[in-house]
Amino acid sequence: MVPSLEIFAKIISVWRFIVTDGVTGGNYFINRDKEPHPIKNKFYMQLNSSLSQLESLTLTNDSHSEETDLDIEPLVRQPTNGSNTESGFVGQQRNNYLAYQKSEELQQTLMGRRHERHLIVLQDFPDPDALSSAWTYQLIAQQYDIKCEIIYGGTLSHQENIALVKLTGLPAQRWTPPTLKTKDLSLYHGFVLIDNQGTTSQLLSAVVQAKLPLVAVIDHHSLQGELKSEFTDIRPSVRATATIFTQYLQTGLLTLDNSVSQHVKCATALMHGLRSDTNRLMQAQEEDFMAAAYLSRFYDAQLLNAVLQANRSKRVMDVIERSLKNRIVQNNFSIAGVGYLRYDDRDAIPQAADFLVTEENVHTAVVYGIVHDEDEELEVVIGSLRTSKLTLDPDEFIKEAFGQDSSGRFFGGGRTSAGGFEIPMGFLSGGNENSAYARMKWEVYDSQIKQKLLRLVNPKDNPIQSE
Ligand SMILES: [Mn+2]
Repeated sequence: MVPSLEIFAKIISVWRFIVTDGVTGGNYFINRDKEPHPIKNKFYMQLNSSLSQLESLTLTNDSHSEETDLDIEPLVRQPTNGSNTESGFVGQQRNNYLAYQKSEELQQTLMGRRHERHLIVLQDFPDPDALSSAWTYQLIAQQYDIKCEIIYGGTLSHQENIALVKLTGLPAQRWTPPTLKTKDLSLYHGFVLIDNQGTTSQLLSAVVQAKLPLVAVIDHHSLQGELKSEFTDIRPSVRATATIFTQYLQTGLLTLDNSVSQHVKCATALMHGLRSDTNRLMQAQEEDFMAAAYLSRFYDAQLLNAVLQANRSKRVMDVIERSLKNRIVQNNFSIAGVGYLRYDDRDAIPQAADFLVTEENVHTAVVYGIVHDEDEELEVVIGSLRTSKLTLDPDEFIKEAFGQDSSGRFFGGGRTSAGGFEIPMGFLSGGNENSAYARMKWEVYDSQIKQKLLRLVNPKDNPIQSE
């Protein structure tokens, strides 16, 4: 490297630090009310263009020192989504800026971990947003000769998720506890969390025990606690992790090519993820629409349609029926316990909640049941919340309602308009051959959950309230 360039890089990095801090107040652009200062904007736009030349130089230098086999393109500095007309660019600017910054950081992280093997750990019941984002990460990382395996501990339950994985060939693997025992985790150099922060994955304890370092966390759920990660991009203001990943694509972390079938399928998966986390784009914001617009160049509409056409199983329909029968509506909250259900039908719970929230005068629905895993003789209470009330924060609501376990871990959390909880039944698991016992157990859990929810729904009805 030319010495003068090195000095220049130092000056730029100090300069960038000052500018970044000034513009964002250390909080990036999560605070949507604050517009970045126009003069400073102009400032970092100029900065960006000089940086782009600089960094493509440093990248090239770095890569030919030991790498000649990796074909990594420098990041682009202008939006590639057709929005780079004057007004489109200004509107998107703060998001673009953050996306560029995060893409650069991620690229640095991946550069430093070339030729490694990583695990991408998803939530136990991964949704399209998680699956598509993980796949995108895998394709991005591949350019750095990093082999990623996408794993989840639970099951693919929703009919659309099963269809998505089958129809696109999405490379996700189910690692049940017996599978985990056959795996040598020392073969991996690190792990990545996508669309979750480890709180919804039973695989987390295994990777932590194996002392694998956390390489990256990319998520849009509210911050679930302190995480030590090499790269962190947690943006609770973004509606879908797929939007964050599409922004990475737009900045050039991976150049999609319409003639590569895997790229088309991955773009289709991202479009599905983005749509499903934004209630078919109805809750999408500008950046989600921009991401969808970009994906529209690559995705296969027919394939997406095939995924969406997947039908519900009879058992899922039965759970929805039970939720309708059992629901109680109070203060615009619809609450329904659905009793016992099989592990593979677990996704019937959020689907029932999706349906209950469509009732007139209902703004929030909570559906829960006892999910039974035959293989493991394990039972867990699983619940889903859906809300159309803008002022209700599902994350706060669930944490407030159910609190934490003895180790301080919350039983659930959420994101915009949706939340979930899982309460392990431990010692009380099983024994359901005795139907009277099974019924009694359900009644206890049902009453306890209702009590906890109704305390928040009707604050004055709470007999134990201290005020
Ligand atoms: Mn998501």
